Amino acid sequence: MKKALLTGITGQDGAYLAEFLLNKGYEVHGIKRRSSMFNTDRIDHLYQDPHEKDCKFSLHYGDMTDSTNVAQIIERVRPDEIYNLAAQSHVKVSFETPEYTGNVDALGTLRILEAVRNAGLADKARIYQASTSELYGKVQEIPQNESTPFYPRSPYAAAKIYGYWITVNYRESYNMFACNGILFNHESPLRGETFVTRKITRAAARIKMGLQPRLYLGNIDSLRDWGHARDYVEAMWLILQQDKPDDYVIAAGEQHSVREFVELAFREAGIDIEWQGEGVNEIAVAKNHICEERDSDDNIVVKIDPKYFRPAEVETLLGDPSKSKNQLGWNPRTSFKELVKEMVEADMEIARHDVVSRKHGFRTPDYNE
Ligand code: NDP
Ligand code: GDR
Repeated sequence: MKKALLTGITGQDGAYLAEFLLNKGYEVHGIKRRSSMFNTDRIDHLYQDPHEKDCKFSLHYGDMTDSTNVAQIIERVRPDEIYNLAAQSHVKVSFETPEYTGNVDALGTLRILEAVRNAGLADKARIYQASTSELYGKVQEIPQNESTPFYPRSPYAAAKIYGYWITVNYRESYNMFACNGILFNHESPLRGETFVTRKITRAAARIKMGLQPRLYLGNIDSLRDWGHARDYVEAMWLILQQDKPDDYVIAAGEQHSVREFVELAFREAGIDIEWQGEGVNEIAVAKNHICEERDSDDNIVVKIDPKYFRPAEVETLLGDPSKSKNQLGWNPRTSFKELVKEMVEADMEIARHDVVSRKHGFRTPDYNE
């Protein structure tokens, strides 16, 4: 039985990947951070009692900023495969916490590689590094493939570029099976609530259910190549099953704007919108009746708030997944429309529960970030 160690197991990708690997018969180990509350919502359904003899799922307390801790876990678990998913992964937040982002996303990767080497696992453990389309930043060619030059546009991307190159460097220097997956944006109902897709689907559902008046967004003209996280974790695994270590672009190969995502998500929630005005004054108004709780004169459902603009923006991303299709045999299964539909349906379900909770006097959070 193979053993996998996942950093970032409590995140979106960690949850999908852990489930995928358990289904493949792996023993799965994950690193989770200590938090003052339970932070394992996304993986609670995978929990197994460690007191049971055949437990195949274990969590270890840890933090990517603590070299000793990372080294000890790797020494103890001695994994066959390591998926380094842990990161301060929010691009906008990285402008506010650049040093911390560098520590986790750049040096954290180095800590993993060094721990593997020092544990004498350099020729045994295979390592997946979660690289990103943000490396392309101010894009130098369209679409982007494995040889497109990088031009990072945020502290996050600058940190991830170190993670990318140190992974390549350890592969070339120490003959380690260390690979980069250059993944384009991938989303799901498990996506963090402050990334734009989930922020939109959550808001569309809550507006429809009368829980929130409107949604505030930043740059709605940026273009992204969006896929489903469930499909993308399979690619991570495939990358580590190849004969030789290499780097791969994983993308849908299709581009949509944030604006389009908004239109589709609101329609899916039962609200047809129309854009009016321009620039920071642009708004989306509902063309149909939204819900009983709402004043019929109040039909503005989306406004622009410049606080969500980034100091430097990545305007356009479009991946060319030819290499991963040809060499890994990987193909995304979920279309853009199916992705939006699944996310809205999941958020409608949560919103329905919130309505019931409110009726019984419980206050559900109003965060509209
Ligand atoms: P999430 O933000 O959902 O998850 C990040 C994970 O990292 C969480 O488990 C988080 O723990 C953990 N983490 C953060 N800081 C630390 C730390 N200091 N020590 C230990 N763990 C930490 O990200 P995703 O699942 O979406 O992404 C996974 C990886 O892939 C990330 O590295 C991301 O940068 C990268 N990526 C993501 C893409 C996407 O579109 N989703 C595209 C390309 C790359 P906690 O739950 O406690 O916060
Ligand atoms: P991104 O994802 O920066 O591409 O990074 P995000 O969903 O945060 O932004 C996508 C685009 O939407 C625009 N935008 C907004 N974004 C957020 N979060 N909130 C808003 O209100 C808003 N309004 C407009 C952004 O400006 C941007 O252009 C994600 C992360 O998962 C990274 O970790 C990963 O590496 C990349 O995807 C690939």
